[in-house]
Amino acid sequence: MKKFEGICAALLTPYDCAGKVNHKVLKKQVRWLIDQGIDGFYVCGSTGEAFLLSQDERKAILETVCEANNGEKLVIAHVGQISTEHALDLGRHAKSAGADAISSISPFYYKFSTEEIQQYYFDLMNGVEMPFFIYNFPAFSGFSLSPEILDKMCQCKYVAGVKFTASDFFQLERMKHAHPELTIWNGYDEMLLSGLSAGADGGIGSTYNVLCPTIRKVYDAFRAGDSTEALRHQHIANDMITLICKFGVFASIKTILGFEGMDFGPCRKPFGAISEEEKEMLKKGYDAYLKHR
Ligand code: MN9
Repeated sequence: MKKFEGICAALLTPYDCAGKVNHKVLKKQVRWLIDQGIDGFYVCGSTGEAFLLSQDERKAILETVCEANNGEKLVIAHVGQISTEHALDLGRHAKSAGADAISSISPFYYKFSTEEIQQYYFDLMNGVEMPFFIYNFPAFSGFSLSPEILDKMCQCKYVAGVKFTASDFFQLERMKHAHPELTIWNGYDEMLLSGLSAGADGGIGSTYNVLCPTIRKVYDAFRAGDSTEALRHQHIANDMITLICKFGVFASIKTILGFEGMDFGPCRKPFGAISEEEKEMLKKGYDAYLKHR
């Protein structure tokens, strides 16, 4: 059984010039990341433009990732939807497609009550019956998973952990301390070392798509007990992440992957496109990063 820990890339969705999902580029990206030392993949999450994709597109993307991965690394399928029924449909598909775990953001937009959100999670976990990671991302979802709510959720045996995309490391520490058997994934890449220091078991991130070798060093140095070395590499990563955040995270990462010979196309509208000037700045920054890393 694979261990739920390490560095996982939150995969982006590549499109061809007609705007259709480009499965060839997706496969190439998966193999490229495996060669770079990635531990796993988070599929169709925020970074993968989950809510700009159809149900069928999400299923097809997961199938392609599982096929390219060939059972080698972790595959976590994000199956979150506003509707329990749609999430269940994606969850059952993920299980049959061979994912190692599923994960979901809390249902959003309608400001569901905490009870409704908990019920959504219980229905999903008990309906699919496989390891589950609660995706906690209060800045986007409007719902913040507290240590107390996590305690309640842990009544369900399928809770395998939390994808913690927040910067309240006190909360993270409390969750891990109360549930040492759970896997806590740090969600903000620029704060990976902070999350690891508070007890996280690994990280899931968008920028790991282009910064894997550096992030690997942050993680490995921390695990080896060398925080100074880990911080040195976090600084190198953060110089790049600062630039990536300037022009739109996903479009910037796609642009950089273009420099590596993988044409991801733009993000789906209403996401905006990267200008030529921004592209040049990303190229300069990425070249400097490659020399430096
Ligand atoms: O998957 C990502 N979250 C979002 C996690 O994109 C919403 C992060 O990797 C961030 O993109 C990254 C930059 O802020 O930390």
